[in-house]
Amino acid sequence: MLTDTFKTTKSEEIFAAAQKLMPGGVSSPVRAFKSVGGQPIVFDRVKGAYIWDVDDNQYIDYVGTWGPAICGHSHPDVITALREALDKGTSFGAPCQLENVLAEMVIAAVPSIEMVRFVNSGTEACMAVLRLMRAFTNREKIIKFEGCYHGHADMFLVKAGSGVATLGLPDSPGVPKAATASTLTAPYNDLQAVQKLFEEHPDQIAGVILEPVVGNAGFIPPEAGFLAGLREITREQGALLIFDEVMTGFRIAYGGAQAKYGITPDLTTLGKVIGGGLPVGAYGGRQEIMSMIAPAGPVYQAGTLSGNPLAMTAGIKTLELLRRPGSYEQLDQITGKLINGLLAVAKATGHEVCGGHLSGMFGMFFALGPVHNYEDAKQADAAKFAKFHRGMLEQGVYLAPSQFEAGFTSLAHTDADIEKTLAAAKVVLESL
Ligand code: HOZ
Repeated sequence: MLTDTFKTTKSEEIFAAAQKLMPGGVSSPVRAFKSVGGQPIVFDRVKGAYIWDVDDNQYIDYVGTWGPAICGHSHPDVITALREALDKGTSFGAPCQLENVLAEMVIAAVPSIEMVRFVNSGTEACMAVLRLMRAFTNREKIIKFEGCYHGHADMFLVKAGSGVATLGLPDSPGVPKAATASTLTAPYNDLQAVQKLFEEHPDQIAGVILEPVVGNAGFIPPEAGFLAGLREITREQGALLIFDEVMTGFRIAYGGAQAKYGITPDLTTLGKVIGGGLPVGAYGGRQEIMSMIAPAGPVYQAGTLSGNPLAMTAGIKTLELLRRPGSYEQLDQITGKLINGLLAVAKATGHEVCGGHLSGMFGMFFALGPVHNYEDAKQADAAKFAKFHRGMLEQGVYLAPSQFEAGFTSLAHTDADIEKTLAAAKVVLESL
């Protein structure tokens, strides 16, 4: 299957050196290719829908730096704005007007957000929101869902998705039992399990946090009534509902999953797209809750680089591009063509597959399906996915190196890219 031009000599050299310098040779686990095997590819540059590695192989990219590159990598408008911002300096550590601009855009777009605080990553946003929900309700327990990932803070490393699922780690050494004692879990898409937890722990649960569309256990959408049911239960129980929209925010709709499904949570976390490729996270919600954050209120959270002018600039430009008419229709059309094509090619070549998409987010499992939750996702054929991943790589298509990660398209992906991807998939799937 290996094409004549596919060489990875330099990637191998650099990664061998990296392994002596950094744990596993990487700065974040999933990119080490542990679950798909083979050497990870070391990248050199990105542009539009494409990435190039250090050996000069070109790939059609469906990772999009894990979501932020929704307008395509290095969009000229974002780069121009960044160059101008760079002339004014890289960090102020003090208020800047750009924060107001991005805050206004986020507040206007996301139904639940009346006030927002910028941080530097999705992990930070989720950590802060956890403290805030506990402070607001004066309760300690939280409910999260199996396979959902809310960053790597201690309290969330219970049956977590993303790298934790990819590496098959049940939990992490170093997390004290006390840190996770208040974290209750339920299967995704299971309202009865949530109801039962509230009955077992009356007046003790601060809130329910979830990815409204799961992307960190592979792509798993909510079943009809699930999000509305959570809204109803949390209201009845005096608990908060938190949507972790780090992946879905400005991705599946401009206003995120909450706009798409018409369910307004109490608090929302954001990241990825709002940073336009620079490190940004954010959390926001109703004014009465957000006013508890220091210095307006007593709940402490801070950050030297938070509200960084370069990150704000990239975020503003990205959202400006996204709010142009037709952006989400274009993402939906191109991603639908991709996933429907992949499912058709896989079925035609004799493989059991299931999958779907929402705007520019998609996923496919080697399973008969449907996949409702993490347990279902774990039944998918991971060994086959690993071979498929490697084959696609050798054919010039870069997919997320884990079956427990959603895929992402961008406004830069063209019909020709999709056709090339489907032709590659046919070659690979026929060989499996
Ligand atoms: N947690 C991110 C994906 N859901 C990043 C994974 C990585 O870069 O290793």
